[in-house]
Amino acid sequence: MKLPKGKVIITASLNGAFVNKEMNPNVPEQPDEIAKAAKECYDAGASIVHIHARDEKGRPTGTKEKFEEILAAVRGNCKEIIIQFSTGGGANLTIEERVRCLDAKPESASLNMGTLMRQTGAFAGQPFSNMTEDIEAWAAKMKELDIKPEMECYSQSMYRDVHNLIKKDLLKPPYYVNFVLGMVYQGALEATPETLYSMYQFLPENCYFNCTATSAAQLPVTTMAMIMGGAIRVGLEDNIYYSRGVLAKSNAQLVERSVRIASELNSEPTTPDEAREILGIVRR
Ligand code: KMH
Ligand code: ZN
Repeated sequence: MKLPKGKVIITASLNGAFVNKEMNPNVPEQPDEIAKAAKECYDAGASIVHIHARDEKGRPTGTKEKFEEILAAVRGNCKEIIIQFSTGGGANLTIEERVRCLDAKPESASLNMGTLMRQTGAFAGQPFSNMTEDIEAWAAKMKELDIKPEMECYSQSMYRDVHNLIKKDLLKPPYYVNFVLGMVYQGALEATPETLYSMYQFLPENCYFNCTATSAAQLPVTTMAMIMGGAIRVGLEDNIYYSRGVLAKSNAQLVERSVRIASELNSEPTTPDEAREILGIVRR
């Protein structure tokens, strides 16, 4: 399903789990840094911020208290923006730790729709586990707490679990899928115009789509998604560079660029309230 003509919903993926200040000193890690980045992204045109929690040393963490602290900090700085917490968490977290962010009651949360495996680096061979029974349990909890799931699909095979949730009445329409393209996981699609379009072709009914593309593909592939009527996600979680060899100065710098491109394409970012209305997100 396409967004209303001339509108784009922009999510800023502020920090993720794998990038850190050594890679780019502008990655926000602590609640005050996250809150500042969220406000800058809102001012630039983002409607949603996708957030991972970090402990004092910058490692991914999964405590309810930390997520509550982040929620309060972001709300203190920016009343409007939609806060989306990650249940992807980080490779050091257990399944139980990953789901704790829901207890802080964000308006939205990511929901990863299948199990993947990194092939290289520190977490090679360690599954990023998202079993069907866990996906169902998390979706049920999100439905009960009125938290909008943003279903992260890394390939078309993950639509099987989307259909399973729909069949079991564990989702409230309209549905919202994020095409996550270019992750260095076995089982994930590359980020190209062809993979983007093929994800779109098989999208379930009554479902909006968002597009995440990593590294150098972030700008071209999200731009293409915007042209196709999709929402887009840009931010340091997925890409730490502004251009080849040049680190991004901030998340907002990446949002600002997409807003400029949208404007050239006769499109404009939604306000957070417009995004809530379109996606069926309950404001709090
Ligand atoms: N960084 C990725 C693996 C999540 O936070 O739920 C994509 C992601 C997962 O956004
Ligand atoms: Zn994430």
